[in-house]
Amino acid sequence: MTAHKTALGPATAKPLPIAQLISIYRQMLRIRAFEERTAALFAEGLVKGTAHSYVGQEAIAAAVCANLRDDDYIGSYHRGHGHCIAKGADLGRMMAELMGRSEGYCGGLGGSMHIADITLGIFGANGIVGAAMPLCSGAALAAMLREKQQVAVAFFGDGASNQGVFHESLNLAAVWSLPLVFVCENNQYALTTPIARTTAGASIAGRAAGYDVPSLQIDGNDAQAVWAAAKRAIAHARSGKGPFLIEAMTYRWGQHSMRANLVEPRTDDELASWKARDPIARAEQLLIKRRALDAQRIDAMRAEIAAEVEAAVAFGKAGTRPTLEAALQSVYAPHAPVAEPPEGGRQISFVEAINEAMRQEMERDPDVILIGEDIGAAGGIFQATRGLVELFGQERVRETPITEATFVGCGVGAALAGFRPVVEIQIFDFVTLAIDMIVNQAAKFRFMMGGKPTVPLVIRGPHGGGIRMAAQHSQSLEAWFAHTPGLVVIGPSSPFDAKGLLISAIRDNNPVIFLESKLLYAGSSGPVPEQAYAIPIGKGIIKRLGTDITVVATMAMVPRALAAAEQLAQAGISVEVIDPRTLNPLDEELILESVRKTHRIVVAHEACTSFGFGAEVASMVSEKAFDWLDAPVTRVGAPFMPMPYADELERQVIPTQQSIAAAIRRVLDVA
Ligand SMILES: Cc1ncc(C[n+]2csc(CCOP(=O)(O)OP(=O)(O)O)c2C)c(N)n1
Ligand SMILES: [Mg+2]
Repeated sequence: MTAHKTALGPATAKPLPIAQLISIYRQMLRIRAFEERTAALFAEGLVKGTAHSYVGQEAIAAAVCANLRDDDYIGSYHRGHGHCIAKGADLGRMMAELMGRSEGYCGGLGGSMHIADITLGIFGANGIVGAAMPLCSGAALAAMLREKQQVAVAFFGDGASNQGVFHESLNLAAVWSLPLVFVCENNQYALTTPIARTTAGASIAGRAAGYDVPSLQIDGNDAQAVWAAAKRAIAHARSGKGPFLIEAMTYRWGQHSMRANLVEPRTDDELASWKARDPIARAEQLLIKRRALDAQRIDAMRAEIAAEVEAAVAFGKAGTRPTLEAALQSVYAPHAPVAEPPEGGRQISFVEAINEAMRQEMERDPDVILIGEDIGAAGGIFQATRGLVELFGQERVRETPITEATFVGCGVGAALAGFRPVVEIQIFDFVTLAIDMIVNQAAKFRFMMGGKPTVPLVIRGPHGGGIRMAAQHSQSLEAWFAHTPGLVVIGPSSPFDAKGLLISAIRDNNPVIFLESKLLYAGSSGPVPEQAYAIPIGKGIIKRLGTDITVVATMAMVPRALAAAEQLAQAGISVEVIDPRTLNPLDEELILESVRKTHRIVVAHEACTSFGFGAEVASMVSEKAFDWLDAPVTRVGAPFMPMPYADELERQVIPTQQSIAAAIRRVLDVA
């Protein structure tokens, strides 16, 4: 049998000091009063959607957070009110949020499942089961790099312990020795499904042994036991010894959510037996027994808390309703204006330009860190990070296990905690594994939290086809991301643009998807200034002036469109080539201005034609410049099929100089 550090059973530590037990008891009362009032407001229709009551589980949030410093981080889940309250959130702003008011924590844009306050270290409740764990790995990474002995605590349910990110995050936290405490609130049900039907193994705590992470299974309804276990786990993490897992056994008293629209699988007897182990009553009895509190003081405390909750409700009711304008303003952080980029420079390759951008930004800003697979000594499989670990060390150039969801989530968490991570996706097709962290987390955080936090994160990597890697290593996915509010999508077409745009992406306060066309990796070099420079986000460029027709081309299609324009010039056809450079936000005016001059437009991209970026440009031009058009907007792209492997087939699928030239001729109606 392999020895491991896991200890199942009650925590052994010094007894909880009485003053601390009183404060935990008071915190539990506040949480319960808040939740009971919320349930009433939900029934009244003042709280909408859904909310998940924490009643029955109060000891966990109250006693864990009693061990935390103000500058520690917590991540929570859908049943998150208790965690926010215990970490110091203001009840009035919480109530205002539940009522969808501008004065709420998220300006009324998030609601119950997204209450957060980064300034209090609260990374928010979360609507996606298990998400707190990768996000908190990023907070813990930030804590570790800052060396201020901060810790992060990820709260999650038993159901979440079956998610891949639970295992990925435990592994990552273990190999990186992150100051991260996992607190599983095992209330024995996930929605309506009892744990026995979903969860293998004798315990969730026992799973930590596989990662050589110490763990404890404790009575989560015993404030003293929770406090002692948390104290031990947090001290362990704070002292640099790495992660710790606590499994706190508990029970929720209410239905899964306040909507109460599910069949209740639990028996009355089972509920009654857990109500008999009420964490508040147990703490109260203990305090009375130790003569720390009496009935009079308890009544006074309860009255005080009731008044605080009523004041919070009044604050919420008096709040204002958010406007659509305010909501729209909350999607993106403003892009900083940039100076005019210099011209000229040495001839370097596309991938060298990307490497130089990262190196110069890492030299300029110590908060820039790199995260990804094989990005260290190997330099990434396309050499984009070559030499950077030698310059900046493994602390800042962080090689990851193959866990896209978790290392992208780690990047999101570190960005929320103030770093500027650049995350490499080894081949962009692998974003599918991380799509929750990109779309539901990175893209939504600023908005869900009322337009306040920034998520300065770059997700970059090789994209598209051209090197015979077949259908799972060759996709052009820009339309997925461009369709997601909150993401910036950039696709450079030259070494000059790659460097300037990546520098802008790293400096930007939004999550940026930075697509590096594999066809451009292979060979293309161009002039790139040695000094750092930025190219504005949302500004396209006219790559070639022309008068007969506009071609909007993206990424690897730009050089092909330019070659087609050159070829057609010999036949007396004058083609204007526009590279939007940023796909979202799109420089609409540059395109419209060109169309008003040429009256014809072709859009060329590597991705499948249907439902793609070209459709967006075509529709935008038809809506905004219809009167100027002399021919239908035409798209050139791949046929609607996955990328084939065979050489000849791949070459037939990706648009070429010839197919772009042919489309231009068709639109101009010249043979
Ligand atoms: C990824 C994901 N899958 C499913 C859901 C729907 N859902 C919300 S809560 C929940 C049960 C979660 O159970 P557990 O983690 O034990 O937390 P509990 O509700 O018991 O506190 C489910 C299935 C979701 N929000 N996210
Ligand atoms: Mg559960």
